[in-house]
Amino acid sequence: MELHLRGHTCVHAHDSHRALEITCPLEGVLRLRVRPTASQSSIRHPELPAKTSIAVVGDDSLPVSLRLDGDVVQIQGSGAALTLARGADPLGFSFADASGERRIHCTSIYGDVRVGYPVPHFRSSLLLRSPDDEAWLGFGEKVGPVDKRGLRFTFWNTDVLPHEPDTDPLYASIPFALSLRAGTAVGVFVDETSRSEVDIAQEHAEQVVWHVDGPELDLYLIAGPAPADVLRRYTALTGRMPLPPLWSLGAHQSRWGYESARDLLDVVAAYRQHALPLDAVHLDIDYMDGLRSWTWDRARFKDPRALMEDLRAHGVRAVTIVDPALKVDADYEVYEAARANDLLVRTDRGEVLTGEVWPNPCVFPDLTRPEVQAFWSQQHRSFLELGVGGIWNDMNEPSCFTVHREDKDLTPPTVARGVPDRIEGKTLPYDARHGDKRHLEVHNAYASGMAKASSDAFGQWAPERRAFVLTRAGFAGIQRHAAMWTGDNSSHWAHLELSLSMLQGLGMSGVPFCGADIPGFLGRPSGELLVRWMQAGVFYPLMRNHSARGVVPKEPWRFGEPYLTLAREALVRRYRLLPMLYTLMHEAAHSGLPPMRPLVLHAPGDAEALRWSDQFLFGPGLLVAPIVKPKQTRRVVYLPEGRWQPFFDLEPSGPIIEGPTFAIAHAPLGVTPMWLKEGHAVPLTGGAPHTATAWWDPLTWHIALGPRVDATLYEDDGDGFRPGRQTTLSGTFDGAALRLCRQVTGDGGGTRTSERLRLQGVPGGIRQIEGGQLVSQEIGTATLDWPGHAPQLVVHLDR
Ligand code: MIG
Repeated sequence: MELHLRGHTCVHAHDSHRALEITCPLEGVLRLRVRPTASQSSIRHPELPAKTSIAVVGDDSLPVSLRLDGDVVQIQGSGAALTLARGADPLGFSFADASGERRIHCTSIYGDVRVGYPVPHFRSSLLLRSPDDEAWLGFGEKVGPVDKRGLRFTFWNTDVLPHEPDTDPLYASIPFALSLRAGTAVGVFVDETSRSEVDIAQEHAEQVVWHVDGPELDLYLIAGPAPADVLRRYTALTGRMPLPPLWSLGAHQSRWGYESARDLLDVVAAYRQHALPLDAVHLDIDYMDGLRSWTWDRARFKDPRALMEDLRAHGVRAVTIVDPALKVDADYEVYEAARANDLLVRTDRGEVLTGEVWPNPCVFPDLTRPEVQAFWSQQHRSFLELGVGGIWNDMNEPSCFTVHREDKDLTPPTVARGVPDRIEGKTLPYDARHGDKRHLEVHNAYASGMAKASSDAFGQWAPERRAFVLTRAGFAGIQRHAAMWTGDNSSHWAHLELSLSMLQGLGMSGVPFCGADIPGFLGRPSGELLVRWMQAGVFYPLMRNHSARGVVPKEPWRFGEPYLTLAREALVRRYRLLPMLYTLMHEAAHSGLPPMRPLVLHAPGDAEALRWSDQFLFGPGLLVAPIVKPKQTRRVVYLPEGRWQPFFDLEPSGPIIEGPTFAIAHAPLGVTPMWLKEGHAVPLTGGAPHTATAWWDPLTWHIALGPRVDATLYEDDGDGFRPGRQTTLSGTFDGAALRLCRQVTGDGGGTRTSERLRLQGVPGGIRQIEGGQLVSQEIGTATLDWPGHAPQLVVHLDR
């Protein structure tokens, strides 16, 4: 196979049975599209067909160059290079970042095709060499620890109820992984919505094998060297989360089984009566008229607009659930319009596919097609105009309990040989038709199409507001359209623990805005589990209490004392932390780095840090190690390199500890172990019943003193699109004096007359302060007021 340069931006080759194309979409990223197998009918391999990716934004426009060097072909892109062995069959390659030192070796790419009806069955495979000391992070919403080496996953969006801590696959598929070795990272993204599987050195000790059930491998290789660089590039490629409205970072309360407007108002009243902060309530399928999406049951929800207004009067927004499956009913407008305009998924034989979800029979809008997405966007209009705050997309794997056929019903999963009638998980058959595509190819894209329709709808019908869309399923790039929750977990301690690694995994896969149902959707939690779950959930970017129909009520006041008081403390802590969370979300929107971070993100060379999945960093400097086991009041925590100020419950709580080391945290119920790394700061505000704006007042900076101090704060209206303001603190501390500068860019919003500083790690008494006043001093800490107009502050200590 001879490689040619086409124009300046593409290396291309094809022969009788293979085709490939290499392009450079971004600095540090090379894209390799390979068809390793011809279809059985062609003599020469066809050109690679044009492709529209649901995941990737932008195009492949950077120059590439080609050099032949004996038997070796060198392809150089911007900040990355690929080496191939000329004429090798099967094809292999070696990818190198700009330093030339960090590589990914692919031993082979090979394909296989089996004759089949109605479509031939393709399988395209990628085999990577993976030395023992290579860790693998990411893979989206997956179980297991943060380092996925030794596991095996399937990418096939699946509704599983109930699921266990080792169930795979679950609802979302993000075929992106980050390899970490000797402190440097490289990313691999397989942009295929077809079913795929990856074996991460489980079957073969030194191999990662990725199989895609499709004719092509569309591969992106992403340079580091730091894990954060890979994430930044991956999210430049697949797009970043837009900054969500501030209210969506407050507390959410949900339950399948709030059956009337009255129920919802009672929930809000109980929150207020118990002095629990709340920003959103969710309306589950109970509000619909006979389970018809986009309708209201007017007997139980008489006046939705009035309900929205009543909720708003208490500072609360409503989030309404929407299911894609449409009830078959000639009097139901949405169904009729979708049917009349040919917007529905069809069977292999060409009839409209019908099945059973909540409504029965029901049909499926083909949300993989742009015209169907546009139709679906339109449906949001009346909801958004009523004042609905957010849209919750459920059952969008798509989930389907039974597929109807003339002769018989198919209850998934049905495993038949080959493609016809085969159904994997509770969904549609492999051979169902989506325009000219088959379900097998587009299954994993369905939810992203639906979420795109929802986020587009905000731009169309509520352009002055930021979108809030919550989705269960999704594919790579879903972060552009929606936040994600991890589906139907249970009130088990194991699910609390699992949520920490799952959410870190989502964060490492480009999805910063995510959460798990607190305190578990199914089952019966104890008051202790509720409290421990809420303490961890304070740091979930999405903090939602939710429960299933028919299980015990799980709102925080249902558990009596002392749990109610401790639950309130957790919620108040969440609201105090909003300046920090909001700033981290703003950072995520610009760099792709998630608020909830695995330790290795900031200690990439630390192999021990990889092993502690039940602790995480919130931003760069705050380490959180929640209690995730029943009756435990102590736990081991690993502190990576650096000096760590114990900061339990956001208060200085003991002498500084020097890492890397292990510590035992003493945490009776009510206490959350945390440590603040020297040089970092936590901006806090006061508690509030609900959010208003993100111009924070009061504002307190908790600073762990270190030779350098750096901190930022982002503020704005909290919704809408007026630009905000960034405050940067930077300073030095040499043991004798702290010198801090405050730099503000952008303006607007409130002006604070003063900010408070709480300094931690103060070695002696304070002699003099320039630019601020001392409020109080205790051993090791000092509290100061810093007038809002003073750009500089100097604190002199006694020596
Ligand atoms: O099969 O709408 O994951 O959050 O409460 C259950 C009812 C359907 C599944 C969602 C869950 C929601 C429930 N839904």
